[in-house]
Amino acid sequence: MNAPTPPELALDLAPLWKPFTANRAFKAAPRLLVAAEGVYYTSHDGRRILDGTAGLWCVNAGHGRPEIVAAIKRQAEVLDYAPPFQMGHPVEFEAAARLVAHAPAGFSHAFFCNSGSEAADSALKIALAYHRARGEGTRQKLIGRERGYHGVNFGGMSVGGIPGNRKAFGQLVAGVDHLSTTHDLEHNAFTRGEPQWGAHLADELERRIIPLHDAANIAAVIVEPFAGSAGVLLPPRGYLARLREICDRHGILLIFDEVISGFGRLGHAFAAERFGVMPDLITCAKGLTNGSVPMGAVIVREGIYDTVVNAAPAGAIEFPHGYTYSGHPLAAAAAIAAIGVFEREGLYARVRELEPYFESAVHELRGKPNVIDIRNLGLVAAVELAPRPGAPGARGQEVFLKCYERNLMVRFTGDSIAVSPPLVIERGEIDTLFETLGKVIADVA
Ligand code: PXG
Repeated sequence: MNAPTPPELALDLAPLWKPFTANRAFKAAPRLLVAAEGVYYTSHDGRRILDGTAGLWCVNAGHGRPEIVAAIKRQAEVLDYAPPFQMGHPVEFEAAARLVAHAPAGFSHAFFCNSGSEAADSALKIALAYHRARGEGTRQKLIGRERGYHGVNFGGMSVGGIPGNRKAFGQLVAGVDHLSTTHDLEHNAFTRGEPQWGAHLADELERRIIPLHDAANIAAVIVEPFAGSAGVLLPPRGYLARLREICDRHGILLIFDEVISGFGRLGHAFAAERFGVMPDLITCAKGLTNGSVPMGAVIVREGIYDTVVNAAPAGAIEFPHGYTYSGHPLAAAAAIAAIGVFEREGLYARVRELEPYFESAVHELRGKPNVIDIRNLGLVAAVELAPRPGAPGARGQEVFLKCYERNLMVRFTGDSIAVSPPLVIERGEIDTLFETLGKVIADVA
């Protein structure tokens, strides 16, 4: 039997298996988006929905940017596809040059893929190949962090630390360990900006993990500069710098997964700049094309490409990894256009300008029923609600659904409500966003 169809759309909802979605509940009460412009979606029932999440953390310059649309159209007409293996096309080279120039100083090469998950797995493989090329092939272990999210492929899932994303899938990649989460409500609840407490949590790498596994067996540490999916968990002041120091002392590569934090979310092209800490590899996706065409990338620091490439015999494929759609012409054209928009419009500086206003607005929700934490940085914030006894996540989900009824899209992870609007949002829209969220939180009590 087919699921019911929204009356406004003659659609059979049954054949689609939706990702990360409660399929039965969704098909019983579907929420479909049919158009978007600027910071608003149009829903299938004709409402204008304020996009409080930049799609899924990706439409940083707002929806329907004419420059990006034109670039994609033009590219589709000129060259729809070219094989990336042993062949090339000009736009992928231009996109890599633009991306590397957009990245922090010292980053020299970009490897293209199609998503954040592929970027995470590509980065882990580059780290392994790099050590092997240097004659340190014993360095094979990978260190992630509790509550980390690095996508859904086997490498990223294995270093990831969200239990629900792992438990159904049995055998993961071996030789993985995890740092502790930095999230701590006892010390850091209601902090504005970077939490003060917790830099010492990075020391666990040197105190527990390195002695246990031996540095000579560890390839890389991968962390999100701030954890997005797990509910906006911010790095304590000094934490990332300490991780960097420890990795340096032990010859371990540091990977920042900037799939969410890249392209302006924290007021810089990459969070590495905001925190003044340079990793060895950066993964990105989402905002790279402003969400318009799937694309991911790994950007590597000077020396990594040369080490891997020069270790192979002349004429040999140096790194046997890649995807049919690596550097796809449409994605590459969209990335060039998106980076152009970010740079021309000074969107990252705009985030730094808006940040204090956004921070004040979200912290106004303190004191609403069940609010146990509010945290923010750049143009991202989370409001954490106390779980209902025996029903963790139920309150968060209800807030999400009621916000949508009131024409606002937010994200929920458990009982944390995450907000990450397009960087072009106006102050009045920030007011509307948090007024609506505040009313809903009070109603849902
Ligand atoms: N790394 C990070 C840090 C991410 O946030 C990925 C990798 C995977 O990217 P792809 O493109 O393969 O989805 C992500 C994705 C949420 C949510 O609920 C966040 C993501 C994906 C799905 C849901 O906030 N981020």
